[in-house]
Amino acid sequence: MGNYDPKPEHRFTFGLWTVGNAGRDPFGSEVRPIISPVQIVHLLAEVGAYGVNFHDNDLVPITATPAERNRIVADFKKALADTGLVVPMATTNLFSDPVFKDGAFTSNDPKVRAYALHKTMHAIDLGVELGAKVYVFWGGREGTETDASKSALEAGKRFREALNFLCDYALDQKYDLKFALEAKPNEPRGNIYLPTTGAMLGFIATLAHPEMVGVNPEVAHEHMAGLNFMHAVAQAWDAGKLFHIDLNDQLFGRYDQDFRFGAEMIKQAFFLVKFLEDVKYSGSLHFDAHAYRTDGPAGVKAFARGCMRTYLILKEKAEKFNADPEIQALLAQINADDGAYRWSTGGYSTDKANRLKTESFDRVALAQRDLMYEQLDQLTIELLLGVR
Ligand code: GCO
Ligand code: MN
Ligand code: MN
Repeated sequence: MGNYDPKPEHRFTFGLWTVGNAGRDPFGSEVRPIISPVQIVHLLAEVGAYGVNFHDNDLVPITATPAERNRIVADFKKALADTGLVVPMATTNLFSDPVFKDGAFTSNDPKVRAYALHKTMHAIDLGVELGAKVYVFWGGREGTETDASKSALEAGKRFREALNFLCDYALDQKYDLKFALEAKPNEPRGNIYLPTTGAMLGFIATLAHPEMVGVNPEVAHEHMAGLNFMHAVAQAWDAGKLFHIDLNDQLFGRYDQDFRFGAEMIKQAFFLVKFLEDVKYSGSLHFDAHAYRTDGPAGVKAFARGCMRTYLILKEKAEKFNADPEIQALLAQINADDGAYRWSTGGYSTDKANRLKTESFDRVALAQRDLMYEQLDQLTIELLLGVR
């Protein structure tokens, strides 16, 4: 058995809102005591996390006076210094306050849009002050229930204008900061704009500073849409846009359950961890999840430890997969290449095109190849089940 204790080099982070989640849901109130940001930092240090992330109002209440803000920030900085925890990411709460009931950057009200920029610039300042290098944008209220209310085209333009403004603000301030956009198909709005990571990647290409902007894909959000999360992550990685990641779990098609990482779809979680480790992703491994509402403070620690432990177990499984002689022999056989068509690869030429067009292929023979994916998948399952 390996050692599954989290260490700083694993870059495991949690949000204040994750282990601080007191279990309130649309049908019931808190079931756990509310714990302060300072207490959360100490809790995270105790379970072995590397960092802590926050929305502006997780740390500083929206009603705080400047003096209160300074005291809260000083206390928080002291907790960070006492524990050695860092703040790799920060974000803005643009969804809780009633002012954002019809969106922030995409609201129909120009005053609300201006307030959203004001609030985000202050929140960026706070994040940078505490050391954040990645700034996440999750547009929880950027959407509609009825499309009679808002033009989807206009909303996209407003969102672009806001992000362009904020990129320029960060550049103007000479902040060392990258933006990461987080997609979600719905909840709390009936429909949220730019509902998937793929949609976000397309949108980023239309921005004024696309090099500053990447994505923060979340397992639960792609699963809500019934999508293969690892494929979305691979596309983001290929585009050089995997700036951050929100790890959690849930079954397809449910509401946003934000369960402990690996709690539901172990095989998907395995291929995700294997992907991140194989490509040597070096950003934060952030757990955007919370403990079951049934559990108390001990359950919160078990939840946080469980997220990290499962990641490390799956990392070890990925190493085993990569070293397993039978699995690797099958993969070598599946990917075998006698070089007969190497001449056709590596880009277009007129000669290649002409030669390919006149080439005769034995279509029936090609189709007869047995791919042995059943054996390969069963070996993978047995490895995951611990009998290999
Ligand atoms: C959610 C989201 C949020 C964001 C967070 C940071 O569905 O509630 O995942 O937790 O990740 O607001 O942007
Ligand atoms: Mn979520
Ligand atoms: Mn998230």
